[in-house]
Amino acid sequence: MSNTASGKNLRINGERLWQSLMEMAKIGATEKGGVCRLALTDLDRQGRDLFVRWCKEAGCTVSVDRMGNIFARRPGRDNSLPPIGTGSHLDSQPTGGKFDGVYGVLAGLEVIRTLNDMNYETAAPVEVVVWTNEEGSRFAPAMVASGVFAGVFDEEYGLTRKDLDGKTMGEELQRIGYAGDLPVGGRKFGAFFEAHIEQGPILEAEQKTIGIVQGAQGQRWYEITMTGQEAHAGPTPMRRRKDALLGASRIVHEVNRIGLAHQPYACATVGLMQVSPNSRNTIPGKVFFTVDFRHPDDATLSKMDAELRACASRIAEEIGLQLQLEQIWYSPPVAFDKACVSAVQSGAETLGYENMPIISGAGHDSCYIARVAPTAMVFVPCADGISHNEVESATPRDIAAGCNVLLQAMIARANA
Ligand code: HGY
Ligand code: MN
Ligand code: MN
Ligand code: MN
Repeated sequence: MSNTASGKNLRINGERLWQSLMEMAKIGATEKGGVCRLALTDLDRQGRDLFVRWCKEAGCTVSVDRMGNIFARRPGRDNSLPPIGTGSHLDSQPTGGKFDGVYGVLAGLEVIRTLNDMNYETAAPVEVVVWTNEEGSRFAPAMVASGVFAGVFDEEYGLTRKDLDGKTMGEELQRIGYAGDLPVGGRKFGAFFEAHIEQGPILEAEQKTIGIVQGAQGQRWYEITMTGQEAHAGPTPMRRRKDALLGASRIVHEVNRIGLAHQPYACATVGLMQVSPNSRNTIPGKVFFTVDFRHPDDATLSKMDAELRACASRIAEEIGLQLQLEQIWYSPPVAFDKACVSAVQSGAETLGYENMPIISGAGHDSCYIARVAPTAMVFVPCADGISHNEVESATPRDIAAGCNVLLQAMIARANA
């Protein structure tokens, strides 16, 4: 196959990419126009099956590793070269949108479809990857399968992550038929690129089409259990109560205060809370809740950690509650590979797209893949910067633009 078109003139088919996104969005579609495709549910399986079918139709060979990561491979001229990889995730939040993760997966497929259309042969092979359980919503922590691939977690840890019903990832991978036989990791990528919506308001506010992602902020995730004493809401005097929900709500307030104290970048969220016995006329005896801290500077993230621990113990003591506070995940700030970042930058410049450097507020599989391969990301705007919400949306123009930049960056590295 001789390359008739020069890589620089290749353009993706925006209409086909948009249609694929809308087709995939039908799987787990919610009333308000979003998706709910939690990791390793039957809906996740359906999305995976559709993606695998499309990849096989595009002539790819598909393999699956023991964490359920899917690799769709298009051969190059020299298949002994490490592949140029791209991809993201298909699992979503409970009230997720049509683009988070899926865009990166289907933009990768569109790159392959375009190379096929143009009969274009890259020197190195190209691979599109679906990483399992990026969201960390059903199984914590986030990015666990790309983390196992990158050697951050061992396979045993990954496969034994449990959801709130006690089901493990290993069991669910078996159940949906994606417990692959490929060992996890140990495979080289020549470079890895991920296209993603920004999930924040900056690109839209600055009227830029492309975000040249320099890196991502660090994260610390905690699980906190406060234990007091169930008692009757009527006869129990206020001063004799060991009200676990009072303790938890004071910590929620403190989490917000810590976030505000480290502006302009800190983010601090309590997203999940379970109250027991959750009865309107019984004083809560036990509350389980989560904390999500983020900051681009590691030292500040450690300060936020210390402040959380100090206030939680003080509050528990004041109310007479037992406190269990466990940090379940720490993902340090990441800087992406300079050569890959500049490949994204020159892609955007060549194509004449308005662009700007940006740090990712969200975590992504690329944050872990960056440990084992030269990695960078391409961001496009999303409406009002809203994501992890069913109203999440992007324009066909920006979606196509990001995929064109992805194509240029990948070709540059595939032929390097
Ligand atoms: O939490 C995150 O940043 C990602 O969406 N998993
Ligand atoms: Mn995502
Ligand atoms: Mn997400
Ligand atoms: Mn993410």
